[in-house]
Amino acid sequence: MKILLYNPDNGVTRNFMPHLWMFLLQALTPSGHEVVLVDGNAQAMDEAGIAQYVLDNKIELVGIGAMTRMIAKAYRMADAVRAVGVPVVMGGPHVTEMADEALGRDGGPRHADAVALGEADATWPVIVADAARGQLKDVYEPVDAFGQESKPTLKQYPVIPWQSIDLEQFNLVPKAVTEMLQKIGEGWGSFRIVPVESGRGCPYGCEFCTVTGFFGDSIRFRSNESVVNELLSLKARARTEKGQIAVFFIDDNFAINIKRTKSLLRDIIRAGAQVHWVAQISANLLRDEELVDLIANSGGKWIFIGMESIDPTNLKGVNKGFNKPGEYREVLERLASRNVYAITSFIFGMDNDTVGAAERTLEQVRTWPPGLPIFGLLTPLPSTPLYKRLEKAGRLTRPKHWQEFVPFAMAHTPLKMSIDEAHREVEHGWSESYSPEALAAAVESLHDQPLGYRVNIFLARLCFRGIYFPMMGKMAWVKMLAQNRRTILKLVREGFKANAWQGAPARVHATPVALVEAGEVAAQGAES
Ligand code: B12
Ligand code: SF4
Repeated sequence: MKILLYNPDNGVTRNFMPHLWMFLLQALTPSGHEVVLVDGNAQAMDEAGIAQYVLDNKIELVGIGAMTRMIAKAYRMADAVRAVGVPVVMGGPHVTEMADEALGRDGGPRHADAVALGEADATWPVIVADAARGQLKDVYEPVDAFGQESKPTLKQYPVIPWQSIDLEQFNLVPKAVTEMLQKIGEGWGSFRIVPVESGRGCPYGCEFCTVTGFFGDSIRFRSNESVVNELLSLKARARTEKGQIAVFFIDDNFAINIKRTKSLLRDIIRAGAQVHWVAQISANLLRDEELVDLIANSGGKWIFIGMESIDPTNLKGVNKGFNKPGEYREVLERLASRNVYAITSFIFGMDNDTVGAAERTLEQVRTWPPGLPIFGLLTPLPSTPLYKRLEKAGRLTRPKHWQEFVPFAMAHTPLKMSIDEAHREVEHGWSESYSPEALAAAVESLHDQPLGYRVNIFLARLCFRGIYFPMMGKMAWVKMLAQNRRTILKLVREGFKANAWQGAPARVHATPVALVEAGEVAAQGAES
């Protein structure tokens, strides 16, 4: 059977990294079947496009996975595939919570022939076998011999054949310059960010998050050896293609068991398996100096921290009281002193937020080492405790907000401000943090660091800017480059100076307030 696994885009921003589920299910597919992958973020496709693709490539089964915000597009694509007579199976967090919606059992149209609930590592081979026999069931649920919910232990994790997978669609280096950049240093002909998981589950149960409900509060880890081998295989691939690969450890909380994380990082160092990596770690787990040393020595470059709010009342309200805003600065300085920086995620529209929440947040951010602040709105995702609480209180204004995805738009009424005011807070955070002046200040705050660090923060800021200000078309790029020309010219000039690229000792950042970037803000439902 020829199977297509398709991941929809959200129609607004482009994802910088492919989704792990596609590679994982591809690796778990029984032999005798061919699996092709299409990520809508990398290969834009509409309904007519997918129908044509399915017919042209003689696809016999389509698997679609989606988060809530992509589900409307996912359903439209599924409808188009089913209209040409090819069955569709859907999986992922949204349909796990809303299986009746996908199967048309809630009074709406049916979009999927079958739905895979929860983690599909064990059910996927069964689904494929049933589809091959033309006997798909409506629902596939991971259960043990006694009918109890069962979760993969991750001890027998499949080998994802990174060395041979076609990753062409996920190269972040434009084709036009690939050949030239292959010749620079160890090679920059390609740059890919690859998702790797080392464990699943998070016991914290933050009110807005689906993770504790979906993956359960029992945490499971792969063996160190299997993670190390995966990193070695990625490194080998980067060498072969004269390019670069960075890893995103997609674990919800990469240091949830500090002892185990340290042991993994030590093994990575021992095996020489270091690659540049990003991971999500909650602030409370970054108090440990030895852990932070190991993060830096094993290749850790960016840590995603779900700070959510600087207001302890807000944090308590969403069951995230373990975040202590009083220690945010210290945590970030601990990282920055090892040249590890943070993606700091904030949520506005929480129950204790009032007008000015963004500026109050920014005032603090300006005293921190430079990082990548992101801002979002509190979003009631289906089946979360937050959704249930707001529904009960009659506060949902768009109870089925996913049916028409609108980026950065609230779906409920905040308590101490209006919906429009909450939207303005997010707008303020993004525009202040990613203005040309803010970008220049972030670069300047690293003036005593090797040029590479300044180029790094500048490029990372430009990429993150695209989350809120999508770069549609060439003119948007030209305008953005023109606005930032002073910083670009300065970096280019410095690039020609002797020793500009040489390393400098790590240091603690005391970023001068006047120089610091402005602004900040949040992503809804931020992990960790
Ligand atoms: C990595 C990640 C990201 C990455 C991007 C995704 C990527 N390229 O990998 C980044 C950091 C950019 C990101 C951003 C966001 N994310 Co995110 N992200 C994750 C994270 C941590 C890991 C995803 C992952 O790979 N998991 C491991 C794989 C193995 O699990 P899985 O994807 O669920 O797949 C399994 C099953 O679901 C099933 N399955 C999945 N698809 C399919 C399809 C078929 C056909 C079948 C049969 C089975 C199947 O089988 C798989 C194996 O068991 C998850 C949390 C989590 N632990 O999953 C959140 C999560 C997916 N994100 C979430 C959210 C809300 C967001 C944001 C909206 C908000 C934010 N924090 O900024 C943005 C939106 C981005 C966008 N493009 O619009 C939510 C989604 C909840 C929901 N109901 O939609 C999650 C669950 C976390 C949470 N807080 O609740 N995210
Ligand atoms: S937001 Fe992060 S810390 Fe909280 S439950 Fe979700 S994954 Fe765990």
